[in-house]
Amino acid sequence: MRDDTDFTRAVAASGKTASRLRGDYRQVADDYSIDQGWEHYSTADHALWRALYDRQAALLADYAAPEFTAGLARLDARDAIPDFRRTSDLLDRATGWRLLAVPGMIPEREFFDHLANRRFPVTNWLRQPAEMDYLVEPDVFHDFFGHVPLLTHPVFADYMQAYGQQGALAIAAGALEPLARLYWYMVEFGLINTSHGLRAYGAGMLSSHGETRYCLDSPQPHRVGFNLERVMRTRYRIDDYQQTYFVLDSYDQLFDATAGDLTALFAKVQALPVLDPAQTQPDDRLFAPVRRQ
Ligand code: HBI
Ligand code: FE
Repeated sequence: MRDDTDFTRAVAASGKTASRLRGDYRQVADDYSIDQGWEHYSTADHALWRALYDRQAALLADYAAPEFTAGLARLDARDAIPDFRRTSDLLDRATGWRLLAVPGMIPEREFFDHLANRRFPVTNWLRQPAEMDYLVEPDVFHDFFGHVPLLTHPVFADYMQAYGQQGALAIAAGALEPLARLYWYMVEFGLINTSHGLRAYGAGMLSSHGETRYCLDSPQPHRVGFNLERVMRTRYRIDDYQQTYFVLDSYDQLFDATAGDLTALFAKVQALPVLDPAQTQPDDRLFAPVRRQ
């Protein structure tokens, strides 16, 4: 029997109280996995999935990193909420990753352990139609449409496993916050510089109709060249568009920067003041918004 502190940590990770988490955690296995229950999705669920999918797919040509768009095309996931077992077989052949159905946010320890073993946790429930534009907890559309396409990309797939391995070290070093910021800014809300200019690759923006456009078009947020220490020191918010986005030159840059032992960097970052995402810093490399005619 797992001790409950892990569960309360899971709900803390989601920023919500235990009583209001949407998923059904009663049937979870010790690793927090559940059966996806694909046969229980209604025709209305599949119709909402297609509406969400088509709305985002229409933006990809102008806003998404090409590796994301290519990865999504390989998943053949437009017509219905995907069966994770079928997608897992496809992903396994591509990069050795498999999907695991979960009821929602799970404790960091289990989450990192899944990533370290190339298992990506995907929430099994879909939002309601009224939540088409905003929902608080990640649902299957955010987790699948946002995160799974780049798991077909070899370098990003390697990065995600390495991130999971760093997780166990971070927990041991009491450095969860810096690592959570790295995930937030570089997995959920990352931009990448391409020959066509800045493009979005983060799951949090590419699964959001509003933020996909905002992150590239709006003059409001700062767009700062990736720097690992800078990212690990910068606070983020979970209930509004980001005030700062970080820009990669390549996925290799992210993988190389986070390979190896980060213990010393964790200690250095935690001894320094947290940075406000509303402000830029003197040695930031800044990018202008992508003006669209
Ligand atoms: N659980 N299912 C799920 N999905 C996440 O993205 C997730 C999580 N638990 C913790 C978590 N993310 C963050 O704290 C990461 O930074 C570890
Ligand atoms: Fe996510």
